[in-house]
Order: sequence, then C-alpha cells, then structure tokens
Amino acid sequence: MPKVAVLTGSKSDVPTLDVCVETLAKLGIEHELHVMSAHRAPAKVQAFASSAADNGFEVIIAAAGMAAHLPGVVAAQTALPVIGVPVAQSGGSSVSGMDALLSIAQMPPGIPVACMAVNGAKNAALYAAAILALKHNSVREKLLAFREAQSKA
Ligand code: RP5
Repeated sequence: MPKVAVLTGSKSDVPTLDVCVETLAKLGIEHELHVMSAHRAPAKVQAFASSAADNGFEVIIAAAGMAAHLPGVVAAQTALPVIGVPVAQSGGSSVSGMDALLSIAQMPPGIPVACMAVNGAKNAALYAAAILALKHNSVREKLLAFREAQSKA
C-alpha cells in the first residue's frame, strides 16, 4: 500500500490541509500528517526527511506559510518527490501567500519541488495520486474514477 507524508510547518496550517487529507483518504491512499517547522524544529525535519524513503513513504507533501522553507529543506534530504503547498492564512502573512508561493516555487537548480497554488491542498493530494498511479493500479483506478465523477458533476 503506497504511503504519503503530509507535513506542515505549524499547527495553524492544519485546517488548510484538511482537504488534502480528505482527498487522500477518498482515493484510498495511506497517509500520515505531521507538524514540523523547518525553522523551529530543524532536527525533527532532518530526521524525518532523511529516513522517509526507508520508512515506506513514496511521496511527501509539505505545506508552509510565510518564508516557507519546509518543502525545500525536505527535498534537500530525500530523493522522494516533494509537493509544496504555499499557505496563506486569514490574518496571517500580510502579503496573502505571495511570500510562501515564491519561497516554494523559486527553488535553486538541483533540488526541485513541485509547487501547487496558494492553499492548493486538494491538488497536492491529486498530484501525489498521479505520481503513485504510475506504479500502483489501485490508485490509478481511483484517480480515474475521481476524474470521471468530477466531469459528470
Ligand atoms: C510557517 O509560519 C508556518 O507554516 C505557518 O504558516 C507560519 C506561521 O506559523 P505560526 O506562527 O502560526 O505557528 O512556518
């Protein structure tokens, strides 16, 4: 069974990630949600990222706001695909997520991170599913059914 890690930089980001976790669950994808800040808990991030592949994760989703370094810091320590979600909280950053968007999108050459839209947590789950679908037929079937239902709706 494929497993996805959903990481967030703060407990305050978790509500933004609800739709990501719900979508992964709908697609039958096993996942774990962990809060770990690249700035406030760097040792925890290093330990998790460097052992993620050995611990059975195949894709990592990392969400953060403001100077959103979590996706890039995670990507620097694993060869797993990392999907970044820039977070804009109401009453949070004064620049509406542009800070997090650019922090995640503007990775230097050599360490890529896929960057979703600001608060694009649902697409992060769907993109993770698309990656897993290359190898896991059960995920491919659920993803195709999701797309079909979406078109009909
Ligand atoms: C980032 O700083 C987090 O991802 C969060 O979006 C932002 C603010 O964090 P809190 O002060 O709400 O914990 O690291």
